[in-house]
Amino acid sequence: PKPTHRHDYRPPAYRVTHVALTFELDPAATTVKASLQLERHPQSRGDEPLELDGEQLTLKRIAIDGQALAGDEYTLSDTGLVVHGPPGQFRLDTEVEIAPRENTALEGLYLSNGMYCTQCEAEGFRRITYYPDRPDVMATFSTTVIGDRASLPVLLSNGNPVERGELPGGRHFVTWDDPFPKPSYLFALVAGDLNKVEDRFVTMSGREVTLQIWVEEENLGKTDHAMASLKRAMRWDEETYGREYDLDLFMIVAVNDFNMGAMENKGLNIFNSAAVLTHPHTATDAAFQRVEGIVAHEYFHNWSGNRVTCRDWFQLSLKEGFTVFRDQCFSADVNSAAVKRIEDVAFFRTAQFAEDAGPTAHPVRPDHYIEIGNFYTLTIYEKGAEVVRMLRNLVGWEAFRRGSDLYFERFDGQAVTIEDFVDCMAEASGQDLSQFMLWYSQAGTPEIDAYGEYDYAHAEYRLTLRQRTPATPGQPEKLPLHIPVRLGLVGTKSGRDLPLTLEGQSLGSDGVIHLREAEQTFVFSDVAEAPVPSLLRGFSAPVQLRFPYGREDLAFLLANDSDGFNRWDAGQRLAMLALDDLIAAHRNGVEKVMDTRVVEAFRALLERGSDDKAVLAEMLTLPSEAYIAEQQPLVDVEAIHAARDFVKQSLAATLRDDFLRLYEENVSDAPYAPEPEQIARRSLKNVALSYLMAIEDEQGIDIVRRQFEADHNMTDVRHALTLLTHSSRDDLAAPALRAFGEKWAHDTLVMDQWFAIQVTRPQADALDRVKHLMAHPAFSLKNPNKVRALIGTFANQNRINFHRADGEGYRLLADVVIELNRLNPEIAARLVTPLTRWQRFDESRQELMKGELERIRAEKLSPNVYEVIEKALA
Ligand code: HT7
Ligand code: ZN
Repeated sequence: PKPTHRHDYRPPAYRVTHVALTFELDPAATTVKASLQLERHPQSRGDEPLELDGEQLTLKRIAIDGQALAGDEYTLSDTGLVVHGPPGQFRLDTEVEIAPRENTALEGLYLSNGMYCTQCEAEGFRRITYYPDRPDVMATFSTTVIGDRASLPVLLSNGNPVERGELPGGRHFVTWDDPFPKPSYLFALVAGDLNKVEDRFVTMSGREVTLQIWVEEENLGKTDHAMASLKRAMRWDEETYGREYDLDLFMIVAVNDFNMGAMENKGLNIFNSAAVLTHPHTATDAAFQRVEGIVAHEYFHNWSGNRVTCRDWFQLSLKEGFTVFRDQCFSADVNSAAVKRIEDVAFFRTAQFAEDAGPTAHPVRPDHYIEIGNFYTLTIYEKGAEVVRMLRNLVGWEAFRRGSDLYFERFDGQAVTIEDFVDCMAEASGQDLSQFMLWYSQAGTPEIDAYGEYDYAHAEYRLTLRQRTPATPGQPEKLPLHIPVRLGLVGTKSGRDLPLTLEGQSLGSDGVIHLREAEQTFVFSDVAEAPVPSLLRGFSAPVQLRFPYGREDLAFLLANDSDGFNRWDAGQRLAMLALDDLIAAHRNGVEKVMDTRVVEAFRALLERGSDDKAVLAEMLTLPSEAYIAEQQPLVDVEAIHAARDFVKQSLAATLRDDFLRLYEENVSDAPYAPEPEQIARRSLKNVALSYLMAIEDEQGIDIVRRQFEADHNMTDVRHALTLLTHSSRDDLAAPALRAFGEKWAHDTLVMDQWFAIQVTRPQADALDRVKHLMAHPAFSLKNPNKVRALIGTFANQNRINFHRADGEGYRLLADVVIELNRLNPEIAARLVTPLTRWQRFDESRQELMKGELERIRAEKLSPNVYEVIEKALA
């Protein structure tokens, strides 16, 4: 397969002004008739052919303005169709046949539980009909769906229904019109035996919009939260960005087989059922919050993505980075803002930093790709969102909002570039953002080494920052970036933020300094007492910042920092220092000794309590094994696991009574509600319970059993079942797992949780369990949620067992990737990620991982898997 390069972009030779589609649905042979109104692009030379993409289609008919084309008037290939010498303006009619039943890749039109649905982003529409399947071709669509009335009573597509009727042979049809020009990747069709839950929303200009969530009958009781989230998101986008919904109807459909979380098709969002369905007894707090965030994300795309879209797929972060930023702000506004930031950053620093340091590292705007499906990454989404966040912080909210208004007004109905977006921000703020653009082109995580000195005599604090971005594949040299560093100087005597004066200018007590050079020294004057610097507050830039903090400094910040995020971060840094020592002790076979300063810092947290219980729960949570690994030069899987367990057990043993009190103080009988106050109490109670179970004393075990049996809500039940399953008490875990599995055998989303709980067990039998569970009737390699729950969870979250020294974990993953490469290349290419990180491990594991990558390489590979494997072995 050949790469596509960003600099090769050319506008299309022909524009499509309108498309009329007719689908006659059949599992083995669906007929798609397409009628395209085409006109030559004004910038086209005039002699260019018409190029249409098309894959896995059987062409039955092709005509221009009603005239069938002769064989020499067009050329057909595996990837498309070229029409030679077409006129300047014409109608092209095609008829093709496709086989949704055979479609296991879940791109294009496929069947999920007997229901037809589509996934067209990024390049799935070309598996439906011949079309210029590129985002810069925007057309109005009119779609007629024909199907069997008894088995497919509901026929949906984008826009508004304009006609429906009966047809011979027990069939019926519905015609949909979408008045907004859109690229093909936003096309959608759904047909099945579905039921709807309906609501309404009155927009800020007083228009009434009908809201529908379509689900299978047994899921009718699981849509309330998604509907409430949708209405909250619609209101938020009006109030925050002045953006109003534009059609009269907004639909969401839940499907079980879906490659990602959800898809923002115009007026007809299609959701992975896991990203929309909730019920207190089947979904955890985390799942409720995830649903709220994804519903909002897809809704926000209606403007950031649909009304204004991407010129080409290199600009993907234009819509994804901006929309993730918007959904993060929404979730922060409707939940605990501090916890949202902590959770997002904890995830980012673990997973995106790893991507940026690995063989598939790429800039937020890549320069080339083989398979665009491989570029729906943490870098495009999450780092892209961090870049937009920096922009918001650099120009300030008012100018950012003016820039956003300008962007939506200027480019409404167009397909544009990242420059267009940043130019609007520069224009609205009057700032020069040229150096800032490097954030879009340079891959890798910038590292900042900071050093500070307090000069008593002159009451000055000198802060030196040195930045460096490591080499990444294809980018050996990097330029200095424009990095906003938000900071405070916390007085060691007062425990307060000191006023910041930089070069005679007051920055308040919480200011932003701009690092632009490779090295810069900032001299703060009138610093009345020796401070501890609180740097990169709120994670003001996606960088790795090092500062030679002593443990006392960190304990001080943990107790005193006015920035909630940095208080949490100080705790994480403090724990990391202790963990580093213990990892070294484990490796050297020396007895492990717990750092009493960490114990005392935790004791102080527990004794002081907090009015923000949600933040306290985060502060009491140790860095994950994956995060610890990310911080090590070479990953020692066993030492990390042992060190973390040791810290947890030591804290639990010393502070047992405090944890018990914390648990008891936060138990509640209130009926379940997914609201912030309740979620915070549950998190805190369950963190305390995890510590109590770390020492497995009788009282802890008893509480866990009671929590499981009380069956109050899935958050508590799942946590209790996880603690039992991960404990040494198989006599308790086995019956609990059995009871849970039997009770929920009918609920596919709960069974996913049942799989995940078991395969994250630290015990040595975890790998055998994975193999055993792969044969369970509820498991299927064809269902991405099942693959993620069982195989993905094992490979990413059970580090000690996946990285077994005998390589059996690697072998299992490679076997599954080889199978999936045939069935679902997109999922296969994602699943292989842990093997691509082989450079981070010891020599023996490196050899084993590379061996499995080579074994995969020897297969006949899809472009998706090929691209990842080639990068990993380069
Ligand atoms: N924009 C959507 C991306 C997406 C997707 C991409 C490739 C393959 C399958 C997919 N399903 C959804 C989702 C989003 O970011 O909102
Ligand atoms: Zn998105």
